[in-house]
Amino acid sequence: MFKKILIANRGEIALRIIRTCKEMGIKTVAVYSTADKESLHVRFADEAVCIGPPSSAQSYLNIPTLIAAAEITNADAIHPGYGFLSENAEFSRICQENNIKFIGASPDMINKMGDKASAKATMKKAGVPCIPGSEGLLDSLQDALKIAHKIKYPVILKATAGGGGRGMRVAHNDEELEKGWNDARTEAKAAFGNDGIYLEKFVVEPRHIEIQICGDQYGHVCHLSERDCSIQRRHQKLVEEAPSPFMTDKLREAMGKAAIAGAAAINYEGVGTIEFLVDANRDFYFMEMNTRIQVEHPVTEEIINYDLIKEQIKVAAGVPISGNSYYPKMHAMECRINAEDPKNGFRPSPGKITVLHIPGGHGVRVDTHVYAGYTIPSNYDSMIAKLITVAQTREECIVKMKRALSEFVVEGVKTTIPFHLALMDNADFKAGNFNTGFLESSFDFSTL
Ligand code: MV4
Repeated sequence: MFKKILIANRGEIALRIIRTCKEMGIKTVAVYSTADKESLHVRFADEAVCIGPPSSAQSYLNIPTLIAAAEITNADAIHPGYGFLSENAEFSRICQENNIKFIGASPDMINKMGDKASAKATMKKAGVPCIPGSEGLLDSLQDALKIAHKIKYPVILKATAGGGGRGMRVAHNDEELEKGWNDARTEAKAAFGNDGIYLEKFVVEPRHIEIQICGDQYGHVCHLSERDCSIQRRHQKLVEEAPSPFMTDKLREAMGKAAIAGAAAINYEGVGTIEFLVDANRDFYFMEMNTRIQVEHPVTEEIINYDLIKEQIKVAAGVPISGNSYYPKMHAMECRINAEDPKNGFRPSPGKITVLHIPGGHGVRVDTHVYAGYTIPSNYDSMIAKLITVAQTREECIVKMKRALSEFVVEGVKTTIPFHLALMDNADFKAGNFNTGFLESSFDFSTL
């Protein structure tokens, strides 16, 4: 087992990783930018190294500095958390070259899954259901038109380097496809320096349901059931839950089997997530694979009573996994508490938290790095806490969430708490009647 892990991240996830390391008897090294000097991850780690000024590029994304910090502290592994360098193939490779175990995917795996068209081809070959469309990248507008006529409109153009919705265009006819082709390429080139585009049939009002998987170094892969992440706004997830209210035993078995087949085909090692679009007929299609621990991992932990970070560290150290699949025993839900103003287009609201009360009690978990008097820097993402509730049923889980949200007091900055309170009272949400278009098309933000 590792003796000392450097956590190349900040905020709640840095703290989350430190907590598991402590329980495993592993020493921890925190790294921090000057903006995070007063952060809890710095205080809770055994050692801490300042890695630069506030800007992410000069601190949490600075590879040479992170490697130097690991060397001077004698860390034998680096945990990248989510975001930042967690899916950076170069960082994974440089860790490897410096004999530091990167607790994440190999450079090869990150490259394979980071390019969406290549990820799709790989999954298709492994027998995972994929959305009909182009075989790999399009080479011209004519190519796109020909395929669109064959599979019928509506279609969607996607940037192969994309993710998060950038470089994506929907087309309902030839004219829109021509415009979309030009716009998607320009946007992809500017955003990723890569204008490779592929085409798919557009799935109307899909749900976003993802399967958590875990693979060891000996070719064993298990799945840990699903999370429903359909409650999103502008490709930012706001609420995640497990199990999905749309799930059936039959669908879970099929999706779990597909996810395991996909991960096993690439000899996947570590924790990962296979994202699927699920249509109204419960047909499901591979969308993307994430090769990192995700923000929403706690809902899975809570429904099967399993420490995903511990498992991630264990498989990275070469411990074999046991078991094949896990059946949800509970219902869990996570609300992302962001320092944003939901009444004003979710505009970021950094600043000092003057008053803070964190909810607790039975079935309530709060993963956070903030405290009263903490100043939220404007340099990083605005998530300040994850409020997770767990109960026997979805109904009880929502009741508990409302209770916990009503106890949550954050003064000094605006937060997404009023949005979550309104959502928990929304009839369609309560009925499990939602898809990825729900917030943008059916939810009334004006009543917040
Ligand atoms: C789609 C789709 C419909 N049909 N692909 C959005 C981000 C990227 N990961 C893929 N996305 C989508 N791909 C086809 N063929 C709809 C979306 C989509 C979406 C997916 C998941 C969660 C939220 C979303 C919001 C808008 C569009």
